[in-house]
Order: sequence, then structure tokens, then C-alpha cells
Amino acid sequence: MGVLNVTPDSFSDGGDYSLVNDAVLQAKLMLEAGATIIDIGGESTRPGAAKVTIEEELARVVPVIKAIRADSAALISIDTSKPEVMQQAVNAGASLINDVYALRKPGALEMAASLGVKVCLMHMQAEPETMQQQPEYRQVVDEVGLFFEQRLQACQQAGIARENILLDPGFGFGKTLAHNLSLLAHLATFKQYGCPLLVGLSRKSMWGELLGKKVDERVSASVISALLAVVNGAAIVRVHDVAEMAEALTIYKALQYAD
Ligand code: 7PJ
Repeated sequence: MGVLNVTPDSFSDGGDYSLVNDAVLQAKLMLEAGATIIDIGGESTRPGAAKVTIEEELARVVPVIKAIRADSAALISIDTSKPEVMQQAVNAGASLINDVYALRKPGALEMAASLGVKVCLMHMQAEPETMQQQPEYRQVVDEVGLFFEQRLQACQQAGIARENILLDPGFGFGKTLAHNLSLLAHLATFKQYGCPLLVGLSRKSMWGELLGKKVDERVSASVISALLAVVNGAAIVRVHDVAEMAEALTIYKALQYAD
């Protein structure tokens, strides 16, 4: 899964047209590099990021989804917590809802159920603005597992089929480095729920803390940790560096077919 952020950065002042065009080009490059899913997000969930309105988020993501849908068979994922964005993204061609709030925002559960597409339920402690202030768990692996059980039950009651659900422990979302490492080490325990596991470890600040690397120096850490996650049971890895990840996965697959 390649990450496609459709959010203006401080270096770009080209307006919405170039934002959308750049995103479509970036998606093409990721697909050529081996991605099979493109995860499109119009609102940053980083700590301290500015909130965007529904209208702004739709204006960013819908044209990108339509453009990718028009010239590829890629699976399109919409990274959002807003029911209205879920609906219009699916209408435009998305078939996976990637929600860092795990459908806990008002109306999200009902919307995902009525759309009938796949959903990724991610664990997060607290809210993006405050989550890294003082993450605290008695036992992080158990507590994330309990959260999955509660959300799976809520989904079942809302009529979301179990085969449409993916689970994600949410690396970096209300977790210290020690919490993140515990979750990665014990990732395989989450296979007990029978849902594919998705992980996002790409360029995250945990690698800055462990290795002292700046964000643009975290490619090796991202690829190595994602490969370890796959060995430990992850079905989908959410990455920025698609070509490098594809190489690692090609090696891993080749070993599985070796005599
Ligand atoms: C994740 C995500 C993740 C899922 C982000 C970043 C922060 N969605 N969206 N899992 N992370 N499912 O990429 O650093 O870990 S945004």
C-alpha cells in the first residue's frame, strides 16, 4: 500500500490544480514501482496538524480518486474518519476505508456498513493532538487486542461483514517507542481475530528515536521493520518508499518458493 497525501505543504503554493495533478503522478509512480493499493488522504493526522473542512477534504481527494480509477485497476483506499468523505470517495472509486479512528466518529460505523466496502480499523490512544503527550498502558498488546474485540463487536452489530475488516495496531498513535516495539514483536497474536493485518511503520518517529535518523533517512528502517512485520503476519504494509519495499518483498517471496 503506497501512501498518497493530498495535503498542501509549505513548499507548494500552486493551488488545488497542481496539488491534484502532482498526486495523480505520484500514484502512477507508486503503481509502476509495485504498489497494488493506493491510500489517499486529504487530512493530516500528525500531531498538531491543522483540521480541514469536509468541503476541502472532498476537493482534494475526489478528483484524485477519479483520475486514478480512470486509468488503472489499482485498489483505492480512502484515509478518512468523516462519513461524508467515505461516501463520496467510494462513489468515486475507492473500495477500502482506512480510518485511524476505527469508525468511532458519529455516523462512521453506519456509513461503512451501508457502503459495504472493506474497512481498516486502526488502534489509537487519545486524539492526534494529544496522543504523544503521555501514552500509558498496563499491557499494550492486551489493550490493543481488547480494543480490536470491542470494535469487531461494534462492526458486527452495525452489519459489517467480518471478511470486510482489516486490523491495524496503529504504530505511533498514542504509543512510546517501547509500546511500538512490543506491538511489532507480538504482532502475530493479532492474527487470532481472523482478519488481515495492516501495518504502517514507514518513516515514523520511532525510528528517529531508536536510530537517531531524520525523516528522510528512515528508508532502511522503514523497509526492514515492514518486512519483519510481514514475517510476523502482516498482510499489507503501508509505505512511502514503494520500490524499496517491493524489492524486499520480492526476496521474501522468492525464499518461499525456493527448494
Ligand atoms: C497510519 C495510517 C498507520 C493506517 C497514518 C504516518 C501517519 N493508517 N495513517 N496505519 N499512519 N491504517 O504515515 O506517519 O499506521 S498517517
